[in-house]
Amino acid sequence: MEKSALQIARAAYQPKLPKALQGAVKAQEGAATQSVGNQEEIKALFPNTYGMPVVEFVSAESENNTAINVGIILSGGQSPGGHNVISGLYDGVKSLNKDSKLYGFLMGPGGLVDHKYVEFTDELIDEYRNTGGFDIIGSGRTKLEKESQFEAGYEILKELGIKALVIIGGDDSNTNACVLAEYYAAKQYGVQVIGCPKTIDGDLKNEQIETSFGFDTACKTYSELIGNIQRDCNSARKYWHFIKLMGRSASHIALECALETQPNVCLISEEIEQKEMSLDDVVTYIAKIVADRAADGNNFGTVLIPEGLIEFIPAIKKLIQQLNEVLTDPATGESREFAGAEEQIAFVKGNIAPENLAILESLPADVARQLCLDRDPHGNVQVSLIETEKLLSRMVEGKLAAWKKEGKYTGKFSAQHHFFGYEGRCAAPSNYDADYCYSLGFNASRLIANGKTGYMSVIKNTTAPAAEWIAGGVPITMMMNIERRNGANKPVIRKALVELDGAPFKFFAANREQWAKQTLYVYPGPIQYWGPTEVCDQCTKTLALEQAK
Ligand code: FBP
Repeated sequence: MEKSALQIARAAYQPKLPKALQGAVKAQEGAATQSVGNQEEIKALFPNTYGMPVVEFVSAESENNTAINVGIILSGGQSPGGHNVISGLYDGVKSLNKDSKLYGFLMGPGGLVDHKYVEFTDELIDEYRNTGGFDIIGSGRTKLEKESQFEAGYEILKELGIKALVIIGGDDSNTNACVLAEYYAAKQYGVQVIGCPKTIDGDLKNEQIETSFGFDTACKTYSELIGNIQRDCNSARKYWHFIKLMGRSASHIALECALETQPNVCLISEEIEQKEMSLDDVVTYIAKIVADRAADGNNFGTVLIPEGLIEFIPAIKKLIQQLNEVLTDPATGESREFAGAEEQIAFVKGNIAPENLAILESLPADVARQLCLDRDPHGNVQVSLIETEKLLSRMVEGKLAAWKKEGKYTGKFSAQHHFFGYEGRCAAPSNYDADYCYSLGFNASRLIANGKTGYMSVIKNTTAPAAEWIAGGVPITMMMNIERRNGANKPVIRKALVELDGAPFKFFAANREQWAKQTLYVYPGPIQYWGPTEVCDQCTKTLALEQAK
């Protein structure tokens, strides 16, 4: 494969490890843990993996260095740093014993079930060190949840002598990792399962997990692009740019990008839900800022829109909840089958409550259609396919036209649209993500060597220099509660939404009026890998503000 000059130079970068992982380690165990909610139900569902202690690795004289075969899976959306988790794990198992082997299952969890795999070698790993993407083995969204899949997976694990499986994924995939860990433990198959917190969305975090990997690089990439647009916007002074940002549910990406670039408007879905705003309220909020700026002669600006917005507008949220229920077959718990889109839409319309039908019919046809149709394998609406940025700008334009007639607005409004998501998911990892991911992978090898299963690999204290990072593991059951998904109550990892009383949102809320009225754009520029620490080695503003409290 031909490589760019940057790739060649970057391949030589040696990611940093926490001091504790630089030599032999032993596991220091804390007290027994509890799940974040529904303790009795979660305990009953996970009798073998519930209540285990949080683990921290500390230096030791020697450690278990038996050769071990390990498997790894990349699950769900791409996120910068996945290749470094794999290289960290590879180096980790080899440093324990050079006869250890690492296998990668191809194209996501489906590779385990279908027995498609590759054995990693030095050459293969070296080709991908510090690169973005998941292309070393590919990723997929197959949901690993049925006994038949667990058994099919076990067949190949047995055949390859694999004693531990590392699943790199978001909240859904790590929930399934936990179910798999419990299943293999109950069956006494002798296969450990370890999770790894991945997602650009940043919503797999809690008291124990500071951030999911890839969030840092993705947000820095989008912020670079937003900064470039803002400079263009401030140069030509004739467009309003409506920029939708990925983040299927939580608004962490939009918030972080706002903190980095100081746009005129940034919507935060969690706030819109809390204030019970309607779609019209949201449109009025944006239109007022456009009109205020126009009054100062500024017919330009930027609006950041979180991808998941539509699901947080209370009336639409209720509609989606009912759509999810009616689209699930109660007998099987699976999605209902339809002959085609028209049949599916007609079924939906005939089976939802009148107030939900009214909301559905009030939406533009393309949005209504998207809400009724495809779900991803985890039952989520595919919000990346809904063009919220166009919907909002169209509605703002309509509102401004009405105000113009009433003499309340005299400006000019011309909109441009952007959607930043896929542009950032495979970016070459920032130094933060390169180090963080390599440490997560290396750390997973120590969790395995210490016999752990049903744990997530965690690295903490990451706003400090890497040497001071803390390495360990957290039982996945600790992050779980029961939630309603696709018409059924399920044990799931609790998703971390933007906290409206958290430091990042408070900082944003304290400054947004000023950013709206004045033009105070910040232009972060591209990610830098070499140079001054304050340019190259900074974590996200979100993490810095959260950890400062
Ligand atoms: P994960 O939760 O699997 O990490 O994926 C998140 C995400 O990047 C969302 O931001 C986005 O809505 C979605 O994936 C897009 O999915 P797809 O890659 O299947 O189009």
